[in-house]
Amino acid sequence: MSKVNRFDVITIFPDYLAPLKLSLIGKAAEAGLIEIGVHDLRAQTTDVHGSVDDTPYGGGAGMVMSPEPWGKAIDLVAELSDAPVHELIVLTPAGEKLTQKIAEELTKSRHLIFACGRYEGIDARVTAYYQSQPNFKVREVSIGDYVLGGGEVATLVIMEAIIRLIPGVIGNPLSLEEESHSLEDENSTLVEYPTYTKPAQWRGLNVPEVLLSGNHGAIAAFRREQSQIRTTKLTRNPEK
Ligand code: 6GU
Repeated sequence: MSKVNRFDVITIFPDYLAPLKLSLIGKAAEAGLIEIGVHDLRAQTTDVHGSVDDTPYGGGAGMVMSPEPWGKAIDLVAELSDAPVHELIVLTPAGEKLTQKIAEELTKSRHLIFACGRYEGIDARVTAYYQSQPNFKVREVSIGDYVLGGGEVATLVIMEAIIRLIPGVIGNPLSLEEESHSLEDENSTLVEYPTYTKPAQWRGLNVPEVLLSGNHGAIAAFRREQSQIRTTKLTRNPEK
């Protein structure tokens, strides 16, 4: 039950991952609920310039990240966990799109290694090699249909989505339970209902009366209806 989840990030910009020290994730690490390592890919280069990229075979624009520093860095980082299987997450806009379901699946992994690509991506043999290793699982993941300069911000997004699901990380697990129920509603995915706090009136706007009524059945019905309205607005695309 109390297995510690370990997260290792490999990047040429370790400072980009500084937010991991803050807030929910920083506290979870301080409390020993998770372990986090951030590693500079350039530490695995051998030439004086610390080169991590080269021109693409077959020609074309941009540069491609060389396989050797990646292989060295991933092998080294794998030794930091005694997990039987290391899950390698390769960040790329060409990957499967992150969903809540994927985040939930990743909480079950004892060791996650995030490979942050830059430029036109990492030499394709790196994923091919680790896919062939029995002690590795490889997933190529994207966070949406747009292109970022590199995988660092995507790693922050994915780690936050995973870590808040780990037992003990969020103060009130009831809010997680409610959230997952609303996400699992019937066959459609419902988004959350609008929420309100004190004061009951603010700049001429009142909190919906039913929420002040103490009638739990009516409140649940109201919230469900509001979720459905919001969901319909998101799903309906007048352009199509
Ligand atoms: Cl994971 N990487 C990059 N470079 N761009 C992205 C992305 C990842 N996900 C969406 N856009």
